[in-house]
Amino acid sequence: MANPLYDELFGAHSGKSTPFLLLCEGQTITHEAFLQVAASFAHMLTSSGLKPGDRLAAQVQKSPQALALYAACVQAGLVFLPLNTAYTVDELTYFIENSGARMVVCDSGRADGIRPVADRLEAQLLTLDADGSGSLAEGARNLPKTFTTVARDADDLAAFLYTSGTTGRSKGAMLTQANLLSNAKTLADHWRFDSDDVLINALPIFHTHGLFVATNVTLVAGGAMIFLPKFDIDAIIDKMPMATTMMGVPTFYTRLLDDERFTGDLVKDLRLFISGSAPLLSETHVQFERRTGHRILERYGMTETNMNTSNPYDGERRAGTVGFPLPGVELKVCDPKSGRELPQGDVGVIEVRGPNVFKGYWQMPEKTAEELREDGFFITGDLGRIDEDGYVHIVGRDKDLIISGGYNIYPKEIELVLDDQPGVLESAVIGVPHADFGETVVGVLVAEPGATPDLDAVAKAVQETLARFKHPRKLVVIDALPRNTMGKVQKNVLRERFNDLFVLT
Ligand code: MCA
Ligand code: AMP
Repeated sequence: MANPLYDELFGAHSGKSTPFLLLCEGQTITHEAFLQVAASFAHMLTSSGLKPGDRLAAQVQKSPQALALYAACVQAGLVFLPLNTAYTVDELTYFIENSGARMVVCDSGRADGIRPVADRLEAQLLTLDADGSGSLAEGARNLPKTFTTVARDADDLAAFLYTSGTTGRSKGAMLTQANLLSNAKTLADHWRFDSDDVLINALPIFHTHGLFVATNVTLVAGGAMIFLPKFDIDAIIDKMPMATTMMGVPTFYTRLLDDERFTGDLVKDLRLFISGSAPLLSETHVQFERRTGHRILERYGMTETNMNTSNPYDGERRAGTVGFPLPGVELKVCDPKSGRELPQGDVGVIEVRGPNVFKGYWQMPEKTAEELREDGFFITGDLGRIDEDGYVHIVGRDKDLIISGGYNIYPKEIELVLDDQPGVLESAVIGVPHADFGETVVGVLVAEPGATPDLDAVAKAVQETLARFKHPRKLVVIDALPRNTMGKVQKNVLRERFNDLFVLT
């Protein structure tokens, strides 16, 4: 029986002793060895009572076993819900509750904190540590190494990825088998991936970029990944000569350029560097070409849509643009108010439609209706224009979003915590330029009349509630927030005022 995503990504490699994961320490995991671990995990999950369509939330360190958990979920027809390892228990609680996850898999070091939540929400708890040990692997050890793949339709859900919103409430983006598979095939074809490719994957695998782009593309092509637990400049430089391609967020490329060991000679055997998740500065593009002779290929996507556009493989990779809509993806630039398509060259909100576009937000029909039109076009909230040659330029955002080192941060979520603190009347959270992360978070506070907020206590409250990457790197107190005549906070005025806080750090 068919399970298109499993069959094409994983099943196609059954029995092959070809290399799949090349680990930091020099060990190689073949496709078959990987599939055997995944199959034993699938047995463990189904024998724990999980049924097709059930959600499994995973907050685990990046490891071959963590990737096998993803494969196991696809094979058993479960909906995989990967979560950022930086999320606090507060944040996790929301995701587990909102998704109705029947099982949580976490690091054993976090199990004590998560168990009460899992118990309350009647989710089972298993552990999986960075070295692959834990109750999941333990339970799976003696289970069969083959598993009868559960049949799924192309339209069945394969994964949930939570994405925050302008209201501060995260929404579970429902991604189908067809969403993930169509995009992986299109990208592998567009970027010419094949079984000889060796991709450096130093990205986290709990987001679209590291999992559904880097990993799925490699799987579709039957290639291998140099699978690094995180971005570690020494490891990347060490492994570079073995690679043919690399994917990363702009911070990866600026960090590489800051290192003298990163030379044209080091990368002479690579064929392709791809960047996305945040804007790549034209300056980085130019410096990279000067240093290595390679033009970085920039592409543009979202959690809800996977990848939408890409610069060409053969044609001109134009700095400061995200290229053309991918084959099968329609893209238009519309008036934010009327939704009408604008003439070529005008700036408006980017809307996209195609097999890559998600099914909607889990149990949020109103939010879905606000962003996903009945005719299938998804309103991205990104502001862009299409130039005379058809290249798409992203010029800003119609949504209040900060992107720091490739991680998306919705200011509202932080403002809700800041507003709650003693002595704080109101707050505005903004993103300001940062040399390493592209943008970083600044919290602007207004004190209650006569009060002086204790900034250390405010910072501590944020630490207890939100993941580290969302923490304001600076808290400042001002007399009043600038507002327009409608009473809306003018964040652009604040951004201008605090623009230089971090540029040189
Ligand atoms: C780590 N920290 C961060 C970030 N990462 N703070 C803000 N923004 C971040 N991105 C914290 C650390 O916890 C640490 O805290 C301090 O900042 C400095 O850490 P450092 O060692 O410099 O960071 P790192 O561990 O080297 O990580 C930086 C990183 C990483 C390599 C850029 O953030 C990363 O891998 N980013 C990629 C994210 C990604 O995959 N995004 C794709 C999303 P302390 O002060 O405690 O030491 S998918 C997507 O966007 C769409 C769909 C798309 O188009 O792809
Ligand atoms: P998310 O879905 O939350 O991971 O982030 C998607 C957002 O990242 C998009 O809506 C864009 O704002 C931004 N993004 C992704 N790729 C690019 C890119 N190449 N250039 C500019 N912004 C990007």
